[in-house]
Amino acid sequence: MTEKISNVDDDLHIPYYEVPPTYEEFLENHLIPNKPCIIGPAFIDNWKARKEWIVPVDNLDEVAENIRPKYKPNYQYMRKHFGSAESQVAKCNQRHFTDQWRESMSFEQFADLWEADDGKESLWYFKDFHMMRTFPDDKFYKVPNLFEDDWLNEYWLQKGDDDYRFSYIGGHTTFTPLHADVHRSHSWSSNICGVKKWTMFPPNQEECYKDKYGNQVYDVRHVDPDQFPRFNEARRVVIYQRDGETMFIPSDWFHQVENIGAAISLNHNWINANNIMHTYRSLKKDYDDCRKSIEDIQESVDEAEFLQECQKLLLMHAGWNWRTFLSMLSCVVKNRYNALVVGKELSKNQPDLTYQMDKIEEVLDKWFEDEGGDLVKYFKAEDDVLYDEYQDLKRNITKIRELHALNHS
Ligand SMILES: O=C(O)CCC(=O)C(=O)O
Ligand SMILES: [Fe+2]
Repeated sequence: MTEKISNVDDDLHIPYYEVPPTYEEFLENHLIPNKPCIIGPAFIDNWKARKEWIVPVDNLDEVAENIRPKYKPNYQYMRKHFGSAESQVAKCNQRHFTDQWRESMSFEQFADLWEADDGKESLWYFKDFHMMRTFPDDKFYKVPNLFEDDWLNEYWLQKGDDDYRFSYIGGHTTFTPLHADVHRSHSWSSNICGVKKWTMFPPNQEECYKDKYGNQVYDVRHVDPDQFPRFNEARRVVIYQRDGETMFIPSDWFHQVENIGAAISLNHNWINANNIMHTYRSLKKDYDDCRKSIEDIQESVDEAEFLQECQKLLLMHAGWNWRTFLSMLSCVVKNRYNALVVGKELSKNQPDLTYQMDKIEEVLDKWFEDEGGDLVKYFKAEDDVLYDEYQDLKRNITKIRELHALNHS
């Protein structure tokens, strides 16, 4: 259900698919133009999570809102199966810099608080929980075909030490403040139970939700007009995601999410050829910020050392740096090349390989255009390790183009 708040225009219409689109339709109408959509429950009806984690709501009056969830958590089941997990829990009425105050809690402790608040306002939000990594043998969901082409998780899962697959579990009124996603990735979010109210802002309006010092609006429900005089100008759309529905949130769309009724959702952040330039730009901005923040030491160390310090800071601040970004590109290109060499059929749920290679080369060209000598110096440090990786990447791109052309001639 969509509600346009201001400046009505067709750009803000978010299509609803009762029957999921084909990959080609999704690519053309959503991935390439970077436009959201919402997909009805048939898409994830076969998930174990949709069958076992929830029970129907018997008292539809228990949530004082006009949009009420049809399902609520099976608290007992959730506690029994996931009680041992430990994760960060956000306290939704306490702001901590640009985010919510967080503390560590076992899922069992959290579930007691959650269930005690059943049907009432609640504070604690068990979020950004790496549930799939924590319970890898419990096949409670399957990545939908439309979202398979995911370089971020392809890379991190292969590397083995991280992933971007999360669950969000909280009571009525828990929320996630205004943000754009990590590395300006896409996200998809499937609602197992509860209703989520999304307030979404199309890209390139940051001047409307930043103040003169660069601070950003935290909660769209409470905005000081003196601090953010242009906030009302921001074009936005409000959409209610009901039980069983899946949202696609493209790169660079800022959003705030408020839960109505107890809610459980599963989401992935993901990157592919269609948004890799958004991700590169966010890496570039993070790098420039890090560099600026330590420019006073630039005089006292040599150039190579300064570059290394900037990269260390970038890794701490953004969770990755130039090395990681290069490794991700190398990894996904190598995987596709290896598959072609052995004649393994590639997933149909990805764009044409030539298109993918074009997008990667555009990013590499832009990266060299932006950083030039510094990038070469960085790649050539430590006995050319990264430079060799970069050369390898370029070679593999060329070989993929040749093999792909051969297969299609
Ligand atoms: O469900 C939430 O509270 C936040 C989800 C979100 O921000 C996302 O899926 O990108
Ligand atoms: Fe998000």
